[in-house]
Amino acid sequence: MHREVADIAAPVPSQIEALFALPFSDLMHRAQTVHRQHFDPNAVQLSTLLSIKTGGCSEDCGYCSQSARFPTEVESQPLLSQAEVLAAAQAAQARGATRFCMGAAWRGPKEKDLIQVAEMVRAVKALGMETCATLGLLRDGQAEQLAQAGLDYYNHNLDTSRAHYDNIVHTHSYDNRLDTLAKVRAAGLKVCCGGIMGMGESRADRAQFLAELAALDPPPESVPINLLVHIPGTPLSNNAALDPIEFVRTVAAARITMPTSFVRLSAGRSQMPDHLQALCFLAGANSIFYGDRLLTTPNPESDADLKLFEKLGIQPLALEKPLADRKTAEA
Ligand code: SAM
Ligand code: DTB
Ligand code: SF4
Repeated sequence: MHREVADIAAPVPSQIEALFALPFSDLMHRAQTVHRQHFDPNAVQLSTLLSIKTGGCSEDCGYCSQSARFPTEVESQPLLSQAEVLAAAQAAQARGATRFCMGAAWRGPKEKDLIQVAEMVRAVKALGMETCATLGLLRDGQAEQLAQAGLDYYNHNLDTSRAHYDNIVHTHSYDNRLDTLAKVRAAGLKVCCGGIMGMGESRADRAQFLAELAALDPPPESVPINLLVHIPGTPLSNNAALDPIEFVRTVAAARITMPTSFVRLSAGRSQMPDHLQALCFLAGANSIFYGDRLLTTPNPESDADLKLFEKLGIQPLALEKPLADRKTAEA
């Protein structure tokens, strides 16, 4: 669904900082109120991730296990076959995932890679799942190729504020990322764009990061909020952990600034107790990565997630549609 009101101005960083500064109960109340205006508060969307090409990446993103520049324990793996990807998608669908996201450790795909990924997208789409890919920076025409193959979403994160980005990544720029996001939009794909919290950024950086996302026109349909997974061997491996309440505040601020977007509680859930995840759902998170692996690190077992959902009275969302769209469809 898009914002029907062209006159909603994107919030500026100072307004978002003011949200962060609210008493916690007031912030949560604001987030819940907004959430319930646009979504069923008891439904959470499930996406499963698969790393289709692992490690050996030319880039130097300081958080990443897959950069060839850092001495991490990740074993590189070339592009999987279509049969391997299809089998993983079928298994994810059987567990209840509605979206399958294929991730590759590339600066960006080469033409011959893209032809193969397009075939994977076609095959996964034919299962009746929503498709998502995260392949790095795109060149002209590549987003269109993916759209033609049936890709629904392209994930490409801004990850942090513009100012902090240069402390974390030196091999490509914030503007490179924005340029790919524009190509994705122009090809008619839905945008999945979020970031990582706990990379040594300040609260002002978190507010600026959310302002960048909200200013995308339209804002991303899907906003993954990751908590840094500390990977031994990476420059950020010894970063101080982010205060969990500050993480919940970030989820709430994302919900309020992007009322109709799905906000995904993403990497970091393996390190989060149930009550912290419950607070994130209360703050307006309504999507998760589902399945026991993210790309190279563990994620909670599906059974544990289903148990948590049962405790909280959460239903997996069958179709990713905001409440208003579903009401129209039912009328
Ligand atoms: N190479 C492509 C790219 O950079 O866009 C796609 C894969 S990359 C691994 C996708 C996203 O995973 C990153 O933008 C980042 O947000 C997230 N990510 C990677 N490593 C992470 C970590 N250690 N903790 C949390 N999130 C991480
Ligand atoms: C996103 O925002 N988080 C996902 C997905 N998009 C591609 C990746 C998380 C990766 C966590 C670290 C790992 O497993 O390597
Ligand atoms: Fe490569 Fe993506 Fe990891 Fe950066 S985040 S090192 S581009 S795989």
